[in-house]
Amino acid sequence: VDGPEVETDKFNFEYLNIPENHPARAMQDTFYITENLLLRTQTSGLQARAMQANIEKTPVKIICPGKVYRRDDDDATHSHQFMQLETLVVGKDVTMAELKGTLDLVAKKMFGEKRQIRLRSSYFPFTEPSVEVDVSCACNGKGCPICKGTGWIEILGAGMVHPNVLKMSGYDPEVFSGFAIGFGVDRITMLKYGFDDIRHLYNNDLRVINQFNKER
Ligand code: 2U9
Repeated sequence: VDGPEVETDKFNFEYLNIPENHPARAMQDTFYITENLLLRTQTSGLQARAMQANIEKTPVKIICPGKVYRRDDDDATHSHQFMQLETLVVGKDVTMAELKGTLDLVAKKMFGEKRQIRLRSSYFPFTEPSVEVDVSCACNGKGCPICKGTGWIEILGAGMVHPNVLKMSGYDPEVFSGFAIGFGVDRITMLKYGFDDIRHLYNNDLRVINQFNKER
């Protein structure tokens, strides 16, 4: 599912359980067009839109990729613009076991069959419980500069959709449950290809671009 990069406050924040004055808004300071219109800070509004558009309230399984914007330029691994990819699964009897199985499959497809995942508990306003997901490092636990000696690399966040979020988009949390996964495409790309300056993805330097153009 695709959608607008200029998003309303309701879909970017309210329907995701981030009301006005919630501290989570501070981390997602962004570019406002008017008081209620802003450059989206996450693609999550698309999932809320899809749930609300589905008036029959049948199960949902979607992937939402897209550009997002934040006032976020603390270091070379962050940019005011980056790419997210989020997924949402809502249905009857969707459990955390299915979330774990999906995450394991995604990690193995992206980084290789030998990789394992590790979940650490975390907090996001739109999921409960929430987890941060690490993938085992190619050094196999020996410790190297990529995993900073820990054997694990943080790759994404995920969780079970918060009951308030289901309810606000018209799904009865007593009947439906769901999971969501979110990751930064730039971060995964940097990990996979081993570079540490996000600006290489946006500067349009042909010396960078041609490295990925294997057809030529
Ligand atoms: C709905 C319900 C739940 C989306 C999720 C994350 C966890 C997450 C970050 C990864 C790196 C953002 O790009 S990043 O900085 N995202 O950790 N995102 S769960 O959860 C949703 C979305 C929509 C309706």
